Amino acid sequence: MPDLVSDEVVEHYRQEGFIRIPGVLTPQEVKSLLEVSLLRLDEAEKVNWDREDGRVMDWVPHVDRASEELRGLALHPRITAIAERLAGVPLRLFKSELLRKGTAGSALTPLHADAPAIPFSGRPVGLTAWVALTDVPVERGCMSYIPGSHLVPHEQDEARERDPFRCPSNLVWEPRVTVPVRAGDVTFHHERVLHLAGRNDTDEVRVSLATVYMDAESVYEPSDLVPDDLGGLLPGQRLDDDHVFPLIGARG
Ligand SMILES: O=C(O)CCC(=O)C(=O)O
Repeated sequence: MPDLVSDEVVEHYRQEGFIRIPGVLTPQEVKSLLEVSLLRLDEAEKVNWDREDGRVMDWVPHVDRASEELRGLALHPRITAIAERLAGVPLRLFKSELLRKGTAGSALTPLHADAPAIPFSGRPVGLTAWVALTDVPVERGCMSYIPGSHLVPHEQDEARERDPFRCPSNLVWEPRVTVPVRAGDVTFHHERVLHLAGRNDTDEVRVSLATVYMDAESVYEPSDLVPDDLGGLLPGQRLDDDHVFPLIGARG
């Protein structure tokens, strides 16, 4: 497969911790995957994330295990090739979630980093491919990032001990970059970069697939924040189940 991203793009991602790659999916791919996704969101069991001010979003967990089409998207050759190029090491798929941010009245996705929810130790290269299946202008709840926040220590304090997803106090006042996306664009963000998403103030839902990939050599490190034992993995065990945690490069 030809190189899909330039050295400059890779360097930008490594410095900033996020990047938007426009037009990764064709309009035909977007159309058919959105149809499949809307059906799944109607029919599948979902997790709701509610806060005092409204619903942040709901999602279908591990959707790649139940839908052939969405597994195909989580392992899409263009997306996985870009993910491995950005990470610079072989990767495995950890999980893929079909996200929906509802229409007007939804709540914002608070500022956080993903690393506490990734119960594996390995090289710190884990990343998420966030595939927009609808246009996501600022008003529909696109993501914002704190550039470079994956490269600085995240200050630990009592508040973060209670809530590991809380933004570290040394980063709260750092500037944020807001990244609207078109359907078919993919944003990639590093597991340690701080990010948030706005409310959806429009009358159309925001639909996206968020797939997390991690270092292929990672080993399981149980975390209270991930109650699932991930199919009986033992602490320190390598993720060598190629069906549950497939090597993504193998398809490229
Ligand atoms: O879609 C959102 O609002 C947030 C997604 C997110 O935090 C993630 O994919 O890591």
